[in-house]
Amino acid sequence: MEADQADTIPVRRDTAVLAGNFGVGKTSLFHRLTGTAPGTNRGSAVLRLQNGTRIQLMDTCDMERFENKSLTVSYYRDAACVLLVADASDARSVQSLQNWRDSAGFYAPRAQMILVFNKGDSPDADGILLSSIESYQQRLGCCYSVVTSTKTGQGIDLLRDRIGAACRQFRRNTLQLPDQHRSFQLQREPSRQSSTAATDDAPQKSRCGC
Ligand SMILES: Nc1nc2c(ncn2[C@@H]2O[C@H](COP(=O)(O)OP(=O)(O)O)[C@@H](O)[C@H]2O)c(=O)[nH]1
Ligand SMILES: [Mg+2]
Repeated sequence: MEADQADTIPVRRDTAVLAGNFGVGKTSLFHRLTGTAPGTNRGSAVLRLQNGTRIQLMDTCDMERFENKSLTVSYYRDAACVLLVADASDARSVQSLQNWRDSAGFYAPRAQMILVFNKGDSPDADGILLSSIESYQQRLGCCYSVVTSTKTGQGIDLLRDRIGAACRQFRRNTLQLPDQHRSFQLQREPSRQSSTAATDDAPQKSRCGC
């Protein structure tokens, strides 16, 4: 192959997706992370890492409001990284993370999970929740956990770095897989009704290897 031809081959970007209850701050994080202006959300934008790497970030565009928390296969398809977002001032949004995690694990079984407690600036932020973030991280099988605030910028740079690291890990894991395991395989869908699951003490196995 000619060198100039090789230069024009598009490199497939890794995709990261946001998941979590309505109102936890996913869209605000989407704008913060991508530098796009609020109100211009088309559901997908490029997140640039410091080293120049580009990652495609997807927002639900409020789908979660109308689809009974069930995001579609196409939303999760090919996701390298899922951001499980909760509101640090709303314990119910933290309880719901297990359902989001189950859906994400079903539709994107190889994706790396990152736990995000947003609204860290809120005067109502729950100190007990915040101090237990690592335990939630383990329980949900996430590689990383980050406390953020889209109001103050707390944790946003760290989160960007973590997304980059998670995508790199996804690539490493995928390269190690035999071919027949790389493609999406349909399994039984997890029950979305298991509201007690978030309190289950058994930690889920992290796929990150980090
Ligand atoms: N105090 C505080 N409010 C936030 C933060 N992030 C988002 N919000 C507010 O939470 C509400 C819901 O945010 P939005 O991004 O639309 O949530 P989404 O439904 O998950 O996309 C809005 O009023 C935001 O201004 C944050 O970090 N701190
Ligand atoms: Mg939104």
